[in-house]
Amino acid sequence: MRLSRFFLPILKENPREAEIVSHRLMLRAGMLKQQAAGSFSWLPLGKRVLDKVCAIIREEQNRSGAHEILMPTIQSADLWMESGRYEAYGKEMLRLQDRHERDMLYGPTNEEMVTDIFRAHVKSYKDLPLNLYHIQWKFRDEVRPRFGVMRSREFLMKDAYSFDLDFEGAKAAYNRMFVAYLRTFERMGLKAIPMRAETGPIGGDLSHEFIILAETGESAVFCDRHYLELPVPGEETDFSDDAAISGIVAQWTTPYAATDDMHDEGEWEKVGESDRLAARGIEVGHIFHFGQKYSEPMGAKVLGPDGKEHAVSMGSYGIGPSRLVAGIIEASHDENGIIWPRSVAPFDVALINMKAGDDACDGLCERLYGEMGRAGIDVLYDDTDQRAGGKFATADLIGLPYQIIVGPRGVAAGEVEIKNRATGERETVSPDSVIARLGVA
Ligand code: P5A
Repeated sequence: MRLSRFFLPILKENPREAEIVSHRLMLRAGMLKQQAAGSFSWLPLGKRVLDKVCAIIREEQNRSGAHEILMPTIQSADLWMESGRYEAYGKEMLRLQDRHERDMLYGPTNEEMVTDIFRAHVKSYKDLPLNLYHIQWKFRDEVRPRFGVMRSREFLMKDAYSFDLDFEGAKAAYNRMFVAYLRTFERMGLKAIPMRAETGPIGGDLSHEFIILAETGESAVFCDRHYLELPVPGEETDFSDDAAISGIVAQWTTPYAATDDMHDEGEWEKVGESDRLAARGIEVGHIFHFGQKYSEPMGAKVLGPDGKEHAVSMGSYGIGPSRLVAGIIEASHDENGIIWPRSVAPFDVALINMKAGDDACDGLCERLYGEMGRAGIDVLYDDTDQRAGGKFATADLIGLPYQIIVGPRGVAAGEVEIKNRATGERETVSPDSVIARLGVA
């Protein structure tokens, strides 16, 4: 992509409304435009990151055996009356009426709707286990939307829903999602710690929040430092092996970890003093087991091997991709801007032409731009006529993993410079070795 053709509305000044660094940097880097309280448009740079985050989530959901669907944002109030949540949900739910004065709502979550899909099509235990997920916009009329996309009113959610014959099956489904979450966050360069959590309006009695540590986090959290070194299960993880998956969950739930709401001073005292980590955290995922809470009142039943009907045992599993984009920035930035982990970076490389209009610089940049593109490297080529200083500042702000700097002196000497955004390390290489250099990084 040529920067001269791209839509990247960089802000020179720090926006006053932004209280935390991720919000400030997302606005400054031209990723977002606020439209109303807690509502944002995603501009091209932001949309690219959001898509990469969703792609990782999708891969790991699919790997764990879940199936992607897509449900509507607008739901009928009737479904929610069946579960009893229509009244209970309160003011956070955005309620509307259609032209026939039928009560509708903008979905804050989809337990009822997915249960309706299930009951229409699944009748036998032989079709279980089943896990259906989608990635769809939600609306919650939060009392205090704040911190940009971190706590917004309209936000993207990956929500998965599992259906099993009994508790044992449901627990195995819960464990698979738990492990899929460990892998998902690790792939985004995050250390997410699962913590026992309250279930709130979703319900049930077993729940974990996945929390990343950050000073600006909304929750106070308490955990054993050992979590920071626990190994995350690799790509070879066998999601069909219930015992192995359960073993991973046991390993990841044994050391102490709790949010403020669930904190137990007695248990905390048992953690060695030097291992206690009291910090703040951002909830990027939340999983629930709630058994028959929806299947019973909504009649989602299957015929069991015993020939009897059983209301299925369910769980739901959420991740906030829009919040995650902000969370990744909270975890990875410096005073000059964002530092994207390569897996979610909007482009892999910023190619900086220090003297656009100079034949030699233009020629080498065009050549590198073409070669990198053909090698599958995603390049943002700064071909604008801005001053070099401004180009460096923009490249640092938008945080692409590598900068390739092409200037007249280097070109004459047959050299370009590669800067690693995360470490600041600079290396001078020949143009011919650029691709190999980026490939192995
Ligand atoms: C689980 C999936 C649920 O709604 N039902 C379906 C369950 N869980 S949750 O914890 O309420 O939300 C899941 C994740 O969504 C993100 N999230 C938000 N992101 C941005 N702004 C918000 N206002 C917001 N509310 C929730 C979080 O990542 C949360 O873990």
